[in-house]
Amino acid sequence: MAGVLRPPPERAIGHFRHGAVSRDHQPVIADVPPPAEGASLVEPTVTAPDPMGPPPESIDQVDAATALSRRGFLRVAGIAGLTGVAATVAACTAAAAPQWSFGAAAPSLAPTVAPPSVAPSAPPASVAPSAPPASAAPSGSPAASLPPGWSEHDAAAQTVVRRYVGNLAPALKGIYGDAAFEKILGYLGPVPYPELTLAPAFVQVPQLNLTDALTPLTPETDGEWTVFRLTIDEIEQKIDELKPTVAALGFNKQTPGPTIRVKEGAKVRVIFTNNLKETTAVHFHGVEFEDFFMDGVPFVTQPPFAPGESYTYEFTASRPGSMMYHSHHNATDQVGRGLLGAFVVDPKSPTEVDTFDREYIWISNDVLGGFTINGHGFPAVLPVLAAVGEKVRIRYMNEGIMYHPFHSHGYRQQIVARDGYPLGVAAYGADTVTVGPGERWDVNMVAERPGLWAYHCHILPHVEGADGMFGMVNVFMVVPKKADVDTIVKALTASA
Ligand SMILES: [Cu+2]
Repeated sequence: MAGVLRPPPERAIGHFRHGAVSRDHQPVIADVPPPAEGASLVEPTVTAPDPMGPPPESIDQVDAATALSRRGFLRVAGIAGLTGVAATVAACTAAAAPQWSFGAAAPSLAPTVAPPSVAPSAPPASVAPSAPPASAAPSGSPAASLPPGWSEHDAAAQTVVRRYVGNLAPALKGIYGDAAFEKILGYLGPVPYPELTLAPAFVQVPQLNLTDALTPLTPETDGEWTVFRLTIDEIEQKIDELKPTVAALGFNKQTPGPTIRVKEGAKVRVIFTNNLKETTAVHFHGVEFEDFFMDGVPFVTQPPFAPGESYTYEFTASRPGSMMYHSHHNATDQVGRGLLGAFVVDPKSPTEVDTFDREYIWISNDVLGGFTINGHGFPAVLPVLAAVGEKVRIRYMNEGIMYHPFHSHGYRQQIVARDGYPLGVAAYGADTVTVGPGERWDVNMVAERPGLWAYHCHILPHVEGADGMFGMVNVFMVVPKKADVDTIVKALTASA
């Protein structure tokens, strides 16, 4: 019998604890209702035609001031590169952006978005058209007309971020304020564009790991033993919402597998059932085994176990820290295809560094489906979300075959443990933390300044290509108040 996900713990570690993925691994927060047909996202001005109705030329005219502002901002911020989503909310000049309404179009966002208001008039139509037609074709399609100086790369790069923000965009108005929202619209717009009606890319795919990090497998108890049961399965993994699924392997039909979490000193029994068509074995990476026959290495410590067979590992979680579990047989292929997961041992006596408000597990892989964080590539990577004043723990775990220097724009990462071993007084700050294959690095970040801060591997081919950002890109989404986190989570899980 497979283990089940238990209800979320009381402590607010991380987010998307509630039903981001259904038990059968279907995303259940992806069906936030799109705007009703013809619903207005832009409040028309007295001088502009209905932006939902007119031909693209008119939309361009309506939003010319916004677009001009965007170009100015692009020059300042270099948005064609990786800084696009890192722009702080106070980074550029104000623009006269269209006002938004949402109403029935996005009811889940209603609590955070101000009521429609009349926008300042757009500038006269003599301003040159400056942005791709918003409603003529999906964003990213070769545009008939690009803004001056733009290439198709620019339009595609913009589209990726539009997919990331999706219909969450209106909520940003209530969270970051009108002025910041107008700036954001200045470079995402002109509105409307197709992605405004869609859930963010990261909620259109199952988000298993971060959910499970917060709701780890529920163990059974057998006397002094804490018992977990997992299956090993062939699965189909969706790297992002647009790509076809790829053949993968998973524990309990997911990759990364469910987080296995125990307290330091626990006696752990894990029973794996092999549903593959090939043999396998599982290694708990980082555990200091007393009995080396529990180490999970075929022909060194055990035979591989065959299709249909189960195999049991027993050990004491003798030290705390961030660890992993993964196949250790035909591992280049099996781990590469996703047979991996997080194993976290919480300390018996937490120190100050082990006390935090939110927690994220960040497992990188670079074999299955390209460059991924928790089984997905940008824009389908779940953001790291926190409110100002909160302390966030990131547990990096590299299950891939390459090094990845994860760079946090605007933020210090306090490195508190390597491979689960606490650094103590040797803890130090960095804004780029390189995580090698097999390594785990625990960092804490204190959310001090609100903003949308890019947070990504800095080996650039792992994060950006001809079509804009992809792969190992994340966003540290710092919102002013804890209630804003709840608002976002509520919006994204409205139908859960
Ligand atoms: Cu990388």
